[in-house]
Amino acid sequence: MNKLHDALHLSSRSFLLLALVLLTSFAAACAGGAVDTPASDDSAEAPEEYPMPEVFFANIEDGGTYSSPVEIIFEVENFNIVPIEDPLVVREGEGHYHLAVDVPCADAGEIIVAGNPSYIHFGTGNDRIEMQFEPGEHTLCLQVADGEHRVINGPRYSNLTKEISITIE
Ligand SMILES: [Cu+2]
Repeated sequence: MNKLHDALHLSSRSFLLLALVLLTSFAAACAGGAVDTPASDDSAEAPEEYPMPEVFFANIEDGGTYSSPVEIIFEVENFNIVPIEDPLVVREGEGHYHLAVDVPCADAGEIIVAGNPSYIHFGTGNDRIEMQFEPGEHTLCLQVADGEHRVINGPRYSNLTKEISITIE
């Protein structure tokens, strides 16, 4: 009898609690927009304060087939392409394009001296070149170098090198 009483007592307490919860919810629902829950911030993407710079071939793509001559156009995001100065000067966040043709990309930090025919410098801050190619497969490595022709180095700049292969028909 005691057990039954306890059980009944418990269940009636539970019922009361449930009723209270329901009532509260109902009241909240009736209040409508007046009780706004604070906006959760997990749906909103925080803006990237320091987006990583990245280079692209703007008009040709990896694995593409093209006819010679090919105009090759470069693009960069979150970085300033500037002319080389005399005397040479290095400024953070600035540089010029290098294009390696049919040779491996230069290592990050490597200085590419002028006059190496495999590495073309775009020292006026220019962003395109028209090139003649023999038929067959060719590799193109686009890199950004600083004001001393040093391939830009560092964890933030790992996307400032992009290598693709194209086929010339
Ligand atoms: Cu250079």
